Amino acid sequence: MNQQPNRSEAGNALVAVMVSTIAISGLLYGSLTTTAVDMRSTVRSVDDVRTMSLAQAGVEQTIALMRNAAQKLNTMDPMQGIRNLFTAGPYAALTAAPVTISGRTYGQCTATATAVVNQADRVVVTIDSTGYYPVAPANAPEGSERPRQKSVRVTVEFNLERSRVFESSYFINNWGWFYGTNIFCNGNARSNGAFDCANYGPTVTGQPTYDDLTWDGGDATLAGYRDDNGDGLQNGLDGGMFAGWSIAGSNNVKGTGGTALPASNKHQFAEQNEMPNLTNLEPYEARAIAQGSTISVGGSVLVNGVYGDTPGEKQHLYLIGTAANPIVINGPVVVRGSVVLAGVIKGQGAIYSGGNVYVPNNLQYADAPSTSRPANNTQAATETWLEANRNKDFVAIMARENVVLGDHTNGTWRSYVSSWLAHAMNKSREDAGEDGIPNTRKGRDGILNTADDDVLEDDGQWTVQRYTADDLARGLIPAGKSVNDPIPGTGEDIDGDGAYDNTLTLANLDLPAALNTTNWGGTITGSMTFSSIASGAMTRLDGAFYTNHAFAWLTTPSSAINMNGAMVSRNESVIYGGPGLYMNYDARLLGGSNTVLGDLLPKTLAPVIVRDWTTLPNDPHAACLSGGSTAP
Ligand SMILES: [Ca+2]
Ligand SMILES: [Ca+2]
Ligand SMILES: [Ca+2]
Ligand SMILES: [Ca+2]
Repeated sequence: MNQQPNRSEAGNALVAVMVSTIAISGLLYGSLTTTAVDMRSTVRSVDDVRTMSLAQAGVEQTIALMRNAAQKLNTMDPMQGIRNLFTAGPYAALTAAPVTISGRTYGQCTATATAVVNQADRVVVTIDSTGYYPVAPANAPEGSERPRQKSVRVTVEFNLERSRVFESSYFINNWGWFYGTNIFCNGNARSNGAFDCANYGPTVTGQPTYDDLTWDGGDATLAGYRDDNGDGLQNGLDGGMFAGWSIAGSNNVKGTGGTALPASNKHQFAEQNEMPNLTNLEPYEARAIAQGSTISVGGSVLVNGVYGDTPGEKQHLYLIGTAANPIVINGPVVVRGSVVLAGVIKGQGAIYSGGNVYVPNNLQYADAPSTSRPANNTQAATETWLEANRNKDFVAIMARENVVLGDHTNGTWRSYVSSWLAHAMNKSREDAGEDGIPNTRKGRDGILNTADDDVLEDDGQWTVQRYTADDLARGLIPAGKSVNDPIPGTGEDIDGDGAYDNTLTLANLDLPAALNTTNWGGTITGSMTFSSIASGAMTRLDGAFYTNHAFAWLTTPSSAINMNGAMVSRNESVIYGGPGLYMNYDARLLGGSNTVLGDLLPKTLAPVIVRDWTTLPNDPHAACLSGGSTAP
C-alpha cells in the first residue's frame, strides 16, 4: 500500500502487491534437500549410517505423500485427503522404492503408515520405514551379499487449524509493500513473498501470537506463546515483519514507541503461511445451513444460511445498514454471487462470497470493542482486552474473487488502481514458477542461470500437478474432477481454482450486474448508480477481510483511516491519503483454532508435528518381502 502522491510533493511512489502459495511443495522440497545433504556427507561413511538415512528418507517421503493427498482434496477438506489413505487399513506408502537424489540412486526403502488417531481435525500416524542398502532383499541378485537394513518408527501428527494468515494485520500472499511514512500497522505485517518498504518509515508494532485460548467463565487464558524473536522471553516484544522472501528498504521502519523496529523483529525467508482455498464453497454452505446462520435488517431475515441456492432467489446481495437499522449477522453465511456491504453492522458472523465484495463506504460495528487494541502487547493486557470485548461485534468478510473498496467507478480510482495492478512488481498472472512467487526467477543469489533459479517462472507454461489413476483408486479425486484434471492450488495455480488466470485488470473488479432489484436482493429498493452510495474518502473499515485476488482501494480523506481487524490478500492495490492509515489487528483473532470467534474462519493443514522417533531392532516389513533374509 502506499500514500497517494500529493500534487505539491512529488516523489512518493504508489502501491500494489501480490500472489503466491504452496507451503506444501516448499516443505516437501526442503526436507528432501536436507536428506540429500545428509546422504552425500555419509557416502564415505559406514554403510549402517547410509542405511539409516535411507530409512529416514522413507519417512520424509511418506509425510510428503500424505501432505500431497491433503492437497488433492484441498477444495473440500484437506484432512479428508489424508484420511482417505487409511480407509482400507494401513497405507503402504513405499515398497522397495529407490531413493534417488540428483539422478543418483542411494538405495531403497519400504514404508508403511498406520493411523492411530483418525479424526476430522486430527490424524496421528505411525510410520514404519526400512532402508535397504544397496537394494531391498526382494531385488537382490541371487547369491549376492545380504542387503543391509535399518528400520525406524516415527509418529507424526497432522492437525487442521484455523489458517495462520489471520495472525497479521496485513497479510499478502506474495509481495507486501509499505510505501508511506504514516502507515501504522498495529499488529504483524507479513508476506509469503518479498516485503518492500523502499526506505519509507512506516510503523509496525507487532503482535505476539499464541497456539491456544481457553476460558474459565469470563477469564481468558492464552497459551503457547510463540517466542519468534528467539530471545527466550515471552514479554510481548515478539511479532513484527515476516516475509517468505527478502525484506527490502526496512531501515527506517519504526516499532513500538516510535523507535526503530529491532532487526530481531524482521524475519526474512520465514515459513510461508498457506492461503485457504475458497474455490469450492460447498463445505461452507453445509456449515452455514447446519448452524442456522442468518443476516437480517430491520427484523426481516434476508439470508438463511445460503443466499442464492433456492429457485427464484437472486445471486447478488446488497446490504446497507444504518444506526437505526443495522445489518445483523449471526454465524457464517454464504452468498453465491457478489456482495455490496456498507454502513453499520452488528453481531458476530462471516460472509463468504462466491464473487466480489464491494465496500462502497465506511463499514462500522454498532457495538465495537471499547478500544481497538489492548493497552500493550503483553499477554496479561491482551487477556484483559479479550475478556472485555469477547462478545462485541465481529465480522469476517471472505471473497472468492476481489475486495473492492470506495468508488471503483471514479476515474481517479481506476487510474491509480489499474496502474498498480499492472505494475511489474505486482505480477498476478499464474506464471510465478515453482515457489508461487513472482520476481524470483533469479533465485536468492540474484544471478540468472545458477542452480537456485526458479526456471518455471515466466516460461510461458502453466505448470501444475494433475490427478492420476492412482489418485482415483485412493479416493483422492473430489466430485466434479477427473483423472488428468489440474489439482487446484498446486504448482502455478496460485488462486487454487484449477484454471489458468491472467493478470488482474479493472474488468475483474467491475460489478457483475447493474445495481437494481432485478439482479440484487437485500436492502436495495430500486435502480441506482454505484457512485451514489460510494465515497472517495472512506475512514473506517471494521472486520477481517480475505481475498484470493485483489484488495483494491483508493481513499483520500482529510482525517485518519482506521482498519480494525485484519486484511488478507493475494494482490493489494491500496492507495490512501490523509494524516494516516492505521491497521489495528483484532486480538480476538488470536488463539489458534480456539479463538472467541469459533468456526467462522477457514482452516488449513498445520505444520506436521513429529511426536516420537525410535529405531526398530528388526525389519517390520520382513514378512511382506520375498527373497533373501536381511542382515540386522
Ligand atoms: Ca521473545
Ligand atoms: Ca510457468
Ligand atoms: Ca517464482
Ligand atoms: Ca488459477
